[in-house]
Amino acid sequence: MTEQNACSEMVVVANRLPVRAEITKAGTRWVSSPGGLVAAVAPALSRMKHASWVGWSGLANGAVTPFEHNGVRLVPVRLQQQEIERFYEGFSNACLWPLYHDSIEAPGFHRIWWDSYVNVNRKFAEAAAQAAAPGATVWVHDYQLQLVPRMLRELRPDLRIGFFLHIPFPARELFLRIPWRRQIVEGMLGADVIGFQTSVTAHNFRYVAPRVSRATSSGKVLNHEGRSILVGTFPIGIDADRNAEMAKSTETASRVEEYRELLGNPRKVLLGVDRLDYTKGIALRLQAVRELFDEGRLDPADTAVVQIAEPSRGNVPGYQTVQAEVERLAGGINGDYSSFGTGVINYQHQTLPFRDLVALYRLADVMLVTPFRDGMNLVAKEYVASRTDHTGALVLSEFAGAAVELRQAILVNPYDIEDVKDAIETAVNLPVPEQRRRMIAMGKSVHRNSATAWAESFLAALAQFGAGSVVSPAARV
Ligand code: GDG
Repeated sequence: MTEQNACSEMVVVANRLPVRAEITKAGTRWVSSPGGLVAAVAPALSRMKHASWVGWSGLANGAVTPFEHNGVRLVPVRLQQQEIERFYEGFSNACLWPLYHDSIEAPGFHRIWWDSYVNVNRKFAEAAAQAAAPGATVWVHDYQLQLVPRMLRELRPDLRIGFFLHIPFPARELFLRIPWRRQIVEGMLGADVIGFQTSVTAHNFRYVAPRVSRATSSGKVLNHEGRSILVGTFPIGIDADRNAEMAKSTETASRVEEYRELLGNPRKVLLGVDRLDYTKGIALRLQAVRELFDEGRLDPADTAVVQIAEPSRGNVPGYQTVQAEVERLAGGINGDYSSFGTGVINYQHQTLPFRDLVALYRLADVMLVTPFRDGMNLVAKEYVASRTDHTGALVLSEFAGAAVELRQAILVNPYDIEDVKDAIETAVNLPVPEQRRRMIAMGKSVHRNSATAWAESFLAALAQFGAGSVVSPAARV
């Protein structure tokens, strides 16, 4: 460890850096990249001094020299092409991702993927060990890096280590299928605090941990190898104030009018914003809309549906299939129901600037958030924060973590297409006073449980359950 490296009191470790490379003729430029994790952690981090972020740049064999971006020191971890295929596309996204989302796609259990997962987790742990100052706090994120807490503790027992899982932790019957379940649980138990989005998923972990490792449980605390580990619920939030300010700006207002014009001044606008992922239920909602048109319950002549589907994980099994399905449905609806020049379905397989998303949130009378399973879903919260006049209706899957807080949404079972259709119809026809009643209640919750509040509560728990702390019964929150 060099003096120059060991500088940070606070180190975030996540699979991706909060930037992506834009390669132009003039060279490589780093631009902020969207995504749930970045959107939630970045505001909290930007307020801290001497913070580092350890992560992969997104490029095979990318540069490894640390650099500054928005006041945070970024420490790239280099991944080889084969590691991208086995660790990232393989074990992380074709085994853990589908399994943790209730096995929507069949997970692959391949030993060469697992070996790569172990090796890459070690690289991240070593990079974090180098970046952290003595006694520093290290916050490890998500399913790609579940082994890092234990590896890091072995390298640097002086650190406070937190781990947060952004996606669901599955029911025991699913988790117990993983051939390396013990190593994963022990990896996570290297942390002082393990955080989950919902109490149900935290409970899932508390249940399996003592069954696959030597941990013992006592309420929300697990004891393992002489240490106490808090297993808590920390529902992630958004920077709602920034969102609301952007929504109220005159620039956004004119963008809203541009979009309305481009869509042919429809009476109702329905919106979906998702990474193009099979967990998000995009095809299901298009099918529901199609059936509502077919049955004459929704009028295609005065309705516009906008679906932003951010490109994602194109090389992972299942993603091309869902893309083809979404595009088939969007094309089919447009073929049957669009008038010349304006499409009923406006499908964008693109990443939009966040300002444009906010304009769309403002424009949309109905927001469709229908994942089959989702850790939280920040889009639902961003929609609510953008509705500063308290109108609009949110159709929200019961199986998104956000449904725990946003009880005034129109909740649906995404496996029940008739339920989804009824909910869309209700949302389209929701009287304005009822829209306001629901949106005001949801707005309060989204502003109260902000990204900053989330980060602060996690870090406060971590400060309390620091390395080697002996836990008194009173501290068992
Ligand atoms: C994971 C968990 C959990 C989307 N399209 C564009 C764009 N986005 C932004 C949204 C939002 C974020 O990406 C998506 O966040 P979600 O929470 O909806 O979903 P995941 O990416 O799957 O995130 C999830 C989250 O982690 C945090 O813990 O909530 O359950 O799966 O912020 O606005 N941003 C821009 N252009 C786009 O086209 N600029």
